[in-house]
Amino acid sequence: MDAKEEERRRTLFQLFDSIEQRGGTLFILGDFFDFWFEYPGYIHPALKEVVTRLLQVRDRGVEIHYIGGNHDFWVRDLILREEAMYFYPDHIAFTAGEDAADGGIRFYLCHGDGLLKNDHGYRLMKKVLRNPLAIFGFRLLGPSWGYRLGEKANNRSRHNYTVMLPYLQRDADEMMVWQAGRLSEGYDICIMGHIHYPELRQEASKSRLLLGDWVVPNHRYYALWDSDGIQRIQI
Ligand SMILES: [Mn+2]
Repeated sequence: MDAKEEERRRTLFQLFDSIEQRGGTLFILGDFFDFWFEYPGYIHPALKEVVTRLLQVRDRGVEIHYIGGNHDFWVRDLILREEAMYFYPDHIAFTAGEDAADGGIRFYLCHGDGLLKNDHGYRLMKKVLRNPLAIFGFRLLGPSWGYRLGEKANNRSRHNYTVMLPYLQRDADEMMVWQAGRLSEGYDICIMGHIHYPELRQEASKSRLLLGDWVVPNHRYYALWDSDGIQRIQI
């Protein structure tokens, strides 16, 4: 494990500590793992520590809701095997604080992949990646080849962020417009990941958030909703 990954895990586990102390419900909006493919009875050695720590959060009373991302959709099988952990292939829509006089706050949470207008190629690939026959074939490769291929694909999709920043900003703007569509359907808070560009826009009582990522140090954010409303917190 390189020093950057060690630091990321230390920070993540500190965040998990604080979630356990606070209690509540944890929503993971996808791409929590760089790559995950499910092989029966197998967890990649490099990921074991993180899986163990995540299950510990659950054991300490925090219900976990996980939306599959484009890098970790297949974590579904692991999550579905576990108690008090829930998996969503696309999005979660729910109302919280229903006992409030105004009928509660309506949330729309999703990962956000395949939504950009120009992402035609990815939308096709998403169909392939989620196709039962393709999954069957990938499983036949076995974990050693499967993870080697997955990591190769990840390295190719990893860009130089300084070069990418203006494009990410443009994507973030487009996703803000998409999120505005959800708010106009009646949702109060829309949150997504995927775009690698943190953003928060609040108008009246409505909020739109992009969470950023854990690759670029100053992009790390999480959202916290409690009696004070929604907050975006930088780690
Ligand atoms: Mn993604």
